[in-house]
Amino acid sequence: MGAGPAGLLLSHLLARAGVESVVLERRSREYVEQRVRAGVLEHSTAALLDACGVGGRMRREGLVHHGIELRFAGARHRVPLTELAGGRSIVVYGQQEVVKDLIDARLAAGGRIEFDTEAVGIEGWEGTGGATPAVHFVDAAGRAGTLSCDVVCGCDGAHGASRAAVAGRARVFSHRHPFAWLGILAEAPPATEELIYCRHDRGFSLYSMRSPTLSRLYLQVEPGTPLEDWPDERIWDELAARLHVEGWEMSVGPIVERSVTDMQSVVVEPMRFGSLFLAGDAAHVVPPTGAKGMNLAVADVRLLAEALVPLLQAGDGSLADEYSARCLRRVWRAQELSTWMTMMLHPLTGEDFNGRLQLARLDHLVHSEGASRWLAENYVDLTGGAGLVTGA
Ligand code: RFL
Ligand code: PHB
Repeated sequence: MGAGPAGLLLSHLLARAGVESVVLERRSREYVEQRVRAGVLEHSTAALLDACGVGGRMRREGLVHHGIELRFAGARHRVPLTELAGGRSIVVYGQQEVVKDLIDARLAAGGRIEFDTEAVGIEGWEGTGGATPAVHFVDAAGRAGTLSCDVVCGCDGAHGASRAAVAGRARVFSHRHPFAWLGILAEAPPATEELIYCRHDRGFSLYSMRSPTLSRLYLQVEPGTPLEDWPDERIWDELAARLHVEGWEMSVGPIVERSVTDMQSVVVEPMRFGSLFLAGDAAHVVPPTGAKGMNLAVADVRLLAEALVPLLQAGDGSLADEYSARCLRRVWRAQELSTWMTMMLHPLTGEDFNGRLQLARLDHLVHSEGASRWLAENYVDLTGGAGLVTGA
């Protein structure tokens, strides 16, 4: 269920191992290919896309970054990621480009993706054997149907049907951060070669990019802020005020996309219920500050494919039994990193004492090689580092 990065990559990995799947997607192909979201691929994510044959365009068009900038108190500090993280780097490549590449690969291989088809209910998933699960759906013409299968993979994001189905049985940990991000995509050449994470008393801002002509920028705003409160001129003025440092110029251009996202953390435990497996945002949401959401989705389905192939081809359920625990260890590490970055970089209105603590933490971070190395290793490759994918 779901043709986001999790569902599409899972379907692709399963097909390569000879396991048939059908992807049900509520939205149209155009919609999922245009949806602007994440942009940072961890080292292990990029390596997996390469290894399974869908990394070609990412390697040609993606931007390889070897550092990030932390900007605070009117000064710039570079964290040399690659130098500190054993030669590894990140790739800046839009999530919707990953989605396009995966859709192309699935369709070229004869895979089935049913767009405009919403899963509305799941049954028969509660036991581990015996009953055959089925997904009820409604297609674009409003016709109801049922798909019988061996396992159901809930890759339908934070607001999908699979999370709702397990609501009474799962333990759900959640936390609302008192911030939201206003994100824009602008036709302006990036005014920086590396991402800038900027803490300012007026609020956090992030300067990212998608290509040599497209900038992606974010501003911390109040949760629930209506977009109408932020006309173009106010957005650019606020970005200029927060990002200002001597000798650096913003670049400005037409804004072609904008959205506001509240920041939250959610973890659903466990991630498997009988023959229903949750993966990606359906199972967990992290605040975007650590750039981990899509990377976690990719890491989940890598383990899920590894677990489903022996289960479905040889009746060997040992890896499927470990799936949830193997994922959750990494998920909580990512929650910790993302929450730590969020709390260090987003000032709370009227909390001057907290603001001073944030500056002290940042000061320590950029002046301690140990602290910088910790950030670099986790930012570049939380997934592959520390054996969090292989379980080693
Ligand atoms: P998705 O991408 O939400 O895909 C779920 C799909 O399921 C469909 N769906 C259904 N289909 C059928 N029946 C139903 N009942 C359905 N209900 C839903 C949906 O239409 C959708 O197509 O989840 P997935 O695959 O788990 O992928 C997760 C990522 O999308 C998400 O974690 C990231 O975008 C988070 N994220 C970031 N992650 C990173 O790794 N690096 C980043 O730099 C980063 N930046 C971000 C982000 C998320 C953001 N927003 C907007 C939430 C920046 C932002 C602003
Ligand atoms: C992005 O480019 O969209 C992006 C980059 C870094 C983040 C979040 C989002 O932490």
